[in-house]
Amino acid sequence: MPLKDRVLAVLEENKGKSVSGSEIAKNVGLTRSAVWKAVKVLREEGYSICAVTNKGYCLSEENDFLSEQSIIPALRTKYLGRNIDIFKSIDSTNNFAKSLAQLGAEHGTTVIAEVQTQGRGRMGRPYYSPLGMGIYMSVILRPRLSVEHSLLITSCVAVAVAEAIENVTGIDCKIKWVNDIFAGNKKLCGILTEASVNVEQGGLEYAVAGIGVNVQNVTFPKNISDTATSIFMETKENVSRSQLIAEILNCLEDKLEAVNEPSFIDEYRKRSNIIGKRIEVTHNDKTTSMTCLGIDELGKLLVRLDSGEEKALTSGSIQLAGNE
Ligand code: BT5
Repeated sequence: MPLKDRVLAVLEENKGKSVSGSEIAKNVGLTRSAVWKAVKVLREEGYSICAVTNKGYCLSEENDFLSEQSIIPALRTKYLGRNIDIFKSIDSTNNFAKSLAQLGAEHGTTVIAEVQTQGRGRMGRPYYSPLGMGIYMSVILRPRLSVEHSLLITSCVAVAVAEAIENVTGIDCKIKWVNDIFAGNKKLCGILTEASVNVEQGGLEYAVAGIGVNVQNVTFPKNISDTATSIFMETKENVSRSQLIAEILNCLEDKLEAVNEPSFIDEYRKRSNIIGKRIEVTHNDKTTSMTCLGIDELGKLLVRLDSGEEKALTSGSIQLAGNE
C-alpha cells in the first residue's frame, strides 16, 4: 500500500480526533517527516487535515472523500467490497465493472466513482451523477442462480439498498418495481442490473449491480426536479457516503444469502409501493393502464389488465396512475 494510504488509514480510523505525528509514524513504520510528506500529498488531493500544535493531525469529520480506507473498516462482509476500485471520474461504473467481470474479476469486486460522465439507467436513459453528491457504485456478483431466477438479483439489491439507507438515515424506503427506491413519492436511488448468461450451462455467468443514490444534492436538473430527492433533502443531515456504501455492501451480502428462501420475497413485497394500486406500464413505447396484484416468487409483477386478463411481467417502466 502506498505510504500516503497507510497514513490515511490511521487518520480515517481516528476521524475527528487528533493523532500525533510520532504515533502515526510508529503505526505505519515511517519517520515523522515521511508522515508530514504524506499528509501534504493527501491535502493536495483535497483531504481536510488540520495540524494542531502538540496534538498532531486530525482528519475533519466533514471530510467525505471516498477511499478504501474510509469504506473497508466499516464492512462486515466476507466477499463484497473486499476488492474496491475507486475513480475520481469515470463514464459509468457499470461499464468498468462489466469489463472487469469479463476478465474474471471475483464475486464482490466493487467499482465506485465520485462522478460519472455517462451514468446510465435502463434502456439507455441517463442517470444524473454529479461530482461528490451521490453514491455511484457497481458490484460484480457471481451468484449460483438459474436464468429463471435472475430477476431476483435486482429484487435482492433493491431490498438491501432500501434497508441500508434506512439503517443509516432512518428514511422509510419503498421500492417501485423493479428497481427504484423511493422516499415518499420521490426517487432517491436507481438500480441497473446487467447480467451475462452462460449459454452452455444455462445459468448466470455474472451480474453487475449498478447502484446510484442521491446523497448530498440540494437541487436537481429541471427534467427530474419534481421527481427526484436526496438523503440531505429528506433529513437535512449530512451522512457519510463511505458509511452508507459499506452498509449497502453489508446488507447486500446478507440478502444474497437469503435470496432462495421464501421469506425473502415477502421483504420485497412489504417495501413495494405499487401493490393493489392502479399503474401505467410502458413497454416498447406503449403505455397501458392496469392494476398491480402482487409480486410472485421469482420477482415478476402480477397485474390484471382492464380486459380482465392476468399477466406476470418481467420488465417495463411503471408509473402510478394519475389519481393514486
Ligand atoms: C435507473 O434507471 O434509475 C438506474 C440507475 C442506475 C445508476 C447506477 S449509478 C452506478 C451505475 N453506473 C451506471 O452507469 N448506472 C448505475 P431507470 O429506472 O431507467 O431511471 C432512469 C430515469 O430516472 C431517468 O430517465 C430520469 O427520469 C430519472 N433520473 C435520472 N437521474 C436521476 C437521479 N439522480 N435521481 C432520480 N431520478 C433520476
